[in-house]
Amino acid sequence: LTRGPVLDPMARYEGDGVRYKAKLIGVDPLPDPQGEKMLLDSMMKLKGFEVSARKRGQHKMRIWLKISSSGLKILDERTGIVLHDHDRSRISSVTKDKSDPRALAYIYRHEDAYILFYIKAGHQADPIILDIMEVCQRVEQQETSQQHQPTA
Ligand code: I3P
Repeated sequence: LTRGPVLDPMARYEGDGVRYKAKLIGVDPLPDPQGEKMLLDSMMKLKGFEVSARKRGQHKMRIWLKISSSGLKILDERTGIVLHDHDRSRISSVTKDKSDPRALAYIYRHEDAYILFYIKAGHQADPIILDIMEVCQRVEQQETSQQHQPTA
């Protein structure tokens, strides 16, 4: 009996990483990244915009969400153009939408600002949330281990 190669759980995030079909519900700058209420208020506001846009016959933008070891990319599904390129070290949180199993939100830090990205997955949001957490936690682990390395 031979043992196969050790499976690296991060291997799937190498290169282009994994991609999911999704829609962009909206983007909202946050005054403060802390506080669940602010996050929920922002999500509720964007949901409200979505409902009123739909009443006017407008659709959410269709996107690809790419998750790789460098971070997240949001691409226009139709043109393939990269609309947002988010380094994983700047993603400060990812949140499940309790009212919609297909939706998720994450916060991206840009200089001193925090921006909420609210996304609706084609299917369940859970696997996407796990992927984002995995990619971002690995950064934290690396940073922590670097911090804890003894200085010679
Ligand atoms: C669509 C329906 C879809 C929704 C889509 C709506 O309305 O609510 O579920 O996609 O949003 O247009 P209808 O049934 O009247 O055609 P999601 O479930 O992905 O939100 P969209 O137009 O913004 O894509």
